[in-house]
Amino acid sequence: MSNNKNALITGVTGQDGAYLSKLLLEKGYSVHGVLARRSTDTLWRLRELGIENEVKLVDGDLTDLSSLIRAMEISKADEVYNLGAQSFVGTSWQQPILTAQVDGVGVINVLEAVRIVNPKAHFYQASTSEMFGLIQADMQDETTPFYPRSPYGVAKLMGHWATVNYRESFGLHASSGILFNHESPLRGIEFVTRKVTDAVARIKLGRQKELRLGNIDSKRDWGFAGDYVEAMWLMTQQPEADDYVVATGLTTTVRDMVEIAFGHVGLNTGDHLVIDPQFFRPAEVDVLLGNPAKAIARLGWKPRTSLQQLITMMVDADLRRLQG
Ligand code: NAP
Ligand code: F7E
Repeated sequence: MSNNKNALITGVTGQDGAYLSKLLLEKGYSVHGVLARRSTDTLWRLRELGIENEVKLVDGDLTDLSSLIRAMEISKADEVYNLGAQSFVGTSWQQPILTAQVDGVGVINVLEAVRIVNPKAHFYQASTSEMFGLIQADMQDETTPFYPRSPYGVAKLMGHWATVNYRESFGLHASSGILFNHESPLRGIEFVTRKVTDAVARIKLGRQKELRLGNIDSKRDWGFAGDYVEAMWLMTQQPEADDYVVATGLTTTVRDMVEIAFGHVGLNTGDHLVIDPQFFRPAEVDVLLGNPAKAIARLGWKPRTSLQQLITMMVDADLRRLQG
């Protein structure tokens, strides 16, 4: 049933865009999504969630302010979720300027569109634990200083501070969610969890022999994307906009995550894993561990999915996909 609220989502075809669309549709929102021009079909995630025909698509791009103004006018958005980004850290060294334009300047474009068309709209910015980079505290929270380690982290920091600045300068209800890594069966294949679960499924089915990875000693605080989009929505519902860390409070090495995936299908990691220097990064974020206490206390949010549940869910989904 309709709740008479309109939402606009950039990055609607991405992992989080798909889960957030589903959540908002279930809550009765009319959902518009900004669709960037591509020569290939990017709607597979919305299709997998069965909402391809329910999300209304508006052509646009984060680097094109006029298209974002049009999207604001067409959607009559009360809530704007800026999830669009060049989100792969590895690529950000190959395309640093594009990453800065989309993930940094692009945020200012969306904030300007909100300010010009409907400054009362509530705004959510998809910020990231990559801003902590070379960590300045063992457990990172909203007070931890930032030290980004990639062009992606640098660009996202611009977007984060632009969000804070528009809140303080123009009184926009603009919140920044500092989300730690979150994964799902809809994760892009280039990210390490999905690369692993897809490979493990292929190896189990005899279609692949090796899994080639880079630095397996790095540690991440991994949660489930389906849980994390709830935190985004909760932030936009608060009387005051603010910044929140969203994380599980647990950290695990890539190596142990890989063990979970192989273990789930009864295979031995050592028989298949190959370390390949091409997947090492020019500068690494060695460890991330978030403290979600503020989100738990103020938003009433909590992570509901363990890493074991998450990785086994992803392996099972990849097995199903490969078996048709
Ligand atoms: P994703 O799957 O890579 O999705 C990115 C989305 O951005 C896609 O819909 C993509 O469209 C769109 N996009 C890229 N360039 C664009 C442009 N120039 N104009 C308009 N749209 C553009 O990312 P995700 O995992 O869902 O993450 C969502 C957001 O959260 C991103 O901003 C990401 O940086 C941030 N974040 C993610 C994580 C995480 O662990 N997943 C953690 C912290 C923050 P196409 O499909 O057409 O390419
Ligand atoms: O790498 C290591 C890699 O690419 C995780 C994005 O959603 O989360 C994500 O960024 C770790 C790194 O995610 C491979 O070096 C080893 O230490 O899955 P990832 P990420 O870089 O943490 C943050 C929060 C975001 O905001 C980003 O948008 O795994 N690793 N071997 C590898 N990583 C990849 N991708 N491929 C490998 O072969």
